[in-house]
Amino acid sequence: MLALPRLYAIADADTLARRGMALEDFATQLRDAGVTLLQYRDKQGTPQQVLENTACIREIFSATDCTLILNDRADLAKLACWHGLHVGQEDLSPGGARAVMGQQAILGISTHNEAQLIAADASDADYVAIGPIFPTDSKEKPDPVVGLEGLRRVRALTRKPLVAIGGITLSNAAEVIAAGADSVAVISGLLPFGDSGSVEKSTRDFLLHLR
Ligand code: TZP
Ligand code: MG
Repeated sequence: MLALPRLYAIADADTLARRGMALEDFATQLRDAGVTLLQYRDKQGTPQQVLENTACIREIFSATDCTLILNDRADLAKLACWHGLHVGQEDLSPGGARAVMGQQAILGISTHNEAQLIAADASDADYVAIGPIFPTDSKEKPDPVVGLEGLRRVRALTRKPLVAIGGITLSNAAEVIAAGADSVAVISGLLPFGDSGSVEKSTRDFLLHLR
């Protein structure tokens, strides 16, 4: 079975644009901090922009063994030679994604409740994400908050690696892992507040904290 690192970093194009941070800068700092699992999430970009950005990220991580996972777009993940794809409830099914991506690819699926998690457990997905665990500003129209109790309940429903997402910070990450997540997926928690700090520092803090 797939083993995931405890930190699952996500580069979300909209969040980075809102915070005035260039994707290249963000990805470089994640690399320098030692991230080994990264998703690129881009809800607005044209296929051409997404492909350019996947090439940029691949170049930045070329000398590392970081696993690169693209959100939503199987066609572009395949074309970009990325390692994996993450789908949501309204994207390609895990079976469809597997057909496009091939047997070697890493496939993840987002779930938001017990019924979806049970279906994901029976699917072709290699790992299952559950969230939002806590309130989040990084997703448009997020599903209802699952909470730590909800996370504990779904932990019992799958043996696949479980990724918790939504509102995860340095202060709550350890309790999310204690509640049963194998990995925490983080967008805004990797961005520094105010002028002090950096993405590299926040990311290093997460990696140290979750060791
Ligand atoms: N899916 C559920 S919550 C979420 C996604 C994509 C956003 C998580 O972002 P943040 O900033 O880590 O709360
Ligand atoms: Mg999606």
